[in-house]
Amino acid sequence: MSTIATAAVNSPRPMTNAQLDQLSINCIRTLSIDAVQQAKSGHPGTPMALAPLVYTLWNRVMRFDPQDPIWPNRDRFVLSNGHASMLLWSVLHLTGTRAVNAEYERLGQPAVSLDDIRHFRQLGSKAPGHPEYHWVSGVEATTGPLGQGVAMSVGMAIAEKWLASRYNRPTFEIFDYNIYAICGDGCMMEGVGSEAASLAGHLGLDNLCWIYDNNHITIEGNTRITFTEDIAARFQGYDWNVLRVGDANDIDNIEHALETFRKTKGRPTFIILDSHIGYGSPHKQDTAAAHGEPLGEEEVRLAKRDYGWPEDAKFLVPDGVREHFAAGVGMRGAQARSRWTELLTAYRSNHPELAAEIDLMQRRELPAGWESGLPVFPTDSKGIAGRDASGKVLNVLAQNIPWLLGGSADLGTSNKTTLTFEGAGDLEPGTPGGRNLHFGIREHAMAAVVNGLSLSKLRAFGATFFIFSDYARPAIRLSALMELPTIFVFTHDAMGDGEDGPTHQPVEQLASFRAMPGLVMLRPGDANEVVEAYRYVLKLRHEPAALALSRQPLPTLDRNKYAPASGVARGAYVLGDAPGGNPEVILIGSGSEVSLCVQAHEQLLAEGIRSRVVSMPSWDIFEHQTNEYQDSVLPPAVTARVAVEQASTFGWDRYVGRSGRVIGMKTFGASAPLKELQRKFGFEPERVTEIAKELIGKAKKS
Ligand SMILES: Cc1ncc(C[n+]2csc(CCOP(=O)(O)OP(=O)(O)O)c2C)c(N)n1
Ligand SMILES: [Mg+2]
Repeated sequence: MSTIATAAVNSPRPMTNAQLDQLSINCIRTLSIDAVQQAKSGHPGTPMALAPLVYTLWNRVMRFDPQDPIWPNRDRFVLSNGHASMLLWSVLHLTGTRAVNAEYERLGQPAVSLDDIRHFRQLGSKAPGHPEYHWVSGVEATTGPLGQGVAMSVGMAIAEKWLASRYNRPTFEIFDYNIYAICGDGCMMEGVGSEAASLAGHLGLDNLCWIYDNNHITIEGNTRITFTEDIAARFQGYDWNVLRVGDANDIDNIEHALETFRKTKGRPTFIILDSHIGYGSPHKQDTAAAHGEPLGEEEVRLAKRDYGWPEDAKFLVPDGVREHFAAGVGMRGAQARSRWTELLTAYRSNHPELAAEIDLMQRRELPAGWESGLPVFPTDSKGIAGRDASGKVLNVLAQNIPWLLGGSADLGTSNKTTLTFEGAGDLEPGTPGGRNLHFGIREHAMAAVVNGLSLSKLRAFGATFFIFSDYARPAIRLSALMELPTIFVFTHDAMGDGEDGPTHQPVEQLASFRAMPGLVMLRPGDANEVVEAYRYVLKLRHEPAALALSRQPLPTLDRNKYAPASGVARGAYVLGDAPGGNPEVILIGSGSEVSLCVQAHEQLLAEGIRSRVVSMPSWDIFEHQTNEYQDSVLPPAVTARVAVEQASTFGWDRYVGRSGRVIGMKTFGASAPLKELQRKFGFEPERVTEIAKELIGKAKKS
């Protein structure tokens, strides 16, 4: 093999296809080695081992047009072992994949230039440490936290099935793409990978292929110290089609396995690929040392010698390699895309309404009339639970927006997220076009699947109790990092599930989501705020949102007396004020504590105290308002401020200041009826008025 490659690099003679294959594979390897060496950090071993796989997949199998990396019917490639990112940078570079921007416009420049690769892992380079969606074109998903990529690939596969079910028509196969994910031991050990695999097997996603890099190595050494299960049996148990390729350098066998995948119906495919991490490095192959550090100058030379590569060449792309990719994936992708574009043109005249939906969806836009029929809830002192209002709103929105879909992690009846209108249907193996997903008790995979659906341009939501957001957090964080407009519906937002006790009562979740960059956290205060929260969230195109909704009924405020709920769109707004303004105390609440603050406010007004009540459903939105607006809601001169929230007090000092007070949680909750908990933890109007008066007194003295 080495001699062929040597001949190929040095030979002026026309090369055979086999020589070009090997040259291309070794080019991926050496670019990876050089980039890691130059950066003095990174992961060379897995790219060295998996170059033949990635080469085969891209150049022989995948339908991907480097000229248009967002063509909707392209095959998807997810590098779940994201530390091997040099595989992706190499192949995006060698295929000449073009860049696109956040508005989905195609730019002239390459997605990843050779210069980017030279600056691997450096600030501004399009070859960062791990694959980053939205930063590098051609990256289908941000990966690096192990297990996330494979879990998202399940969402992508569900999305493809859904799209095919809704949009394909006789003679119009608009969507028929496949999803390939590469993963290592880490992805197989992480729970989220198992959750997702179980769901994929249940759904029989035969458009999904995972290729497992079975190298027996993780950071601490050989997997015999931690990971000795029978993984083939495990995936057979999940009802996947399990294949094995015993030699990661055998590209014909790899191609054959991928062909078997494409012929397999009714089940996802799992290919176990036996490989040697650090392949070709005489001292590091098959050792953990090849995983996450540069090989070292001398070892780089030795590995290049083994590949028959010029030992002194750095970042070498020999003549013929780019052309070989152009003749493979380039040609195949261009032809497939042009056939598809023609098909879509014909589809446009035969099915104009469906085509228009595809166009809107691809740009993350909403159909005309998407807001029509949204409820207006009448004043009602008994009111309605946040979750019930949410259920009504979701059902209206889902009827207006055909590609809005989602579900719950087995709590649909409690979360009230079930879509009940005629034709909504369940997404199950035989009915891939259903709008109700059943994630099972798999919160982590649910959030990752929601990401995968969103990466496929569907508008997706996932739901569970707010407390169990902790089980989904790593995937929600990726939503924010990827700038995806996903929606997380969290009910049972505070102590409303009283008797369930502290295991079910969120305390620190609000503060922690407020700390997550990019995520819009909302906790609406009554049913009309729920409507406005959704109205705001649906318009987001590049940010995820999380809704914290009450389990118990909340009074529906009289909007003739109090300010309209449209104030939600500004994050916080003055709900009620002292006559003529000029308040001496400000009460701030969110969610169930808004009506509590309103009660306290009324009492204070009755006592002649100039009180203002502010509803603050979203810090994140409020932070984006002008200083003038923020000061108009919270005038700096008014230092007597009380914030009330059934959650950790952490962070509220930014709004109440040093002279203010927060009525919140400093401990976990307890198991008791809600009323008793409200008394125990001080969420009662009398306590609010008492503290308000105390603060006014202090403010007057100072
Ligand atoms: C959730 C998570 N935990 C830990 C890490 C740190 N980490 C990066 S790679 C790695 C070892 C991965 O082993 P494997 O998947 O077998 O990859 P290989 O070394 O074989 O390429 C670990 C623990 C991570 N990236 N994500
Ligand atoms: Mg491994």
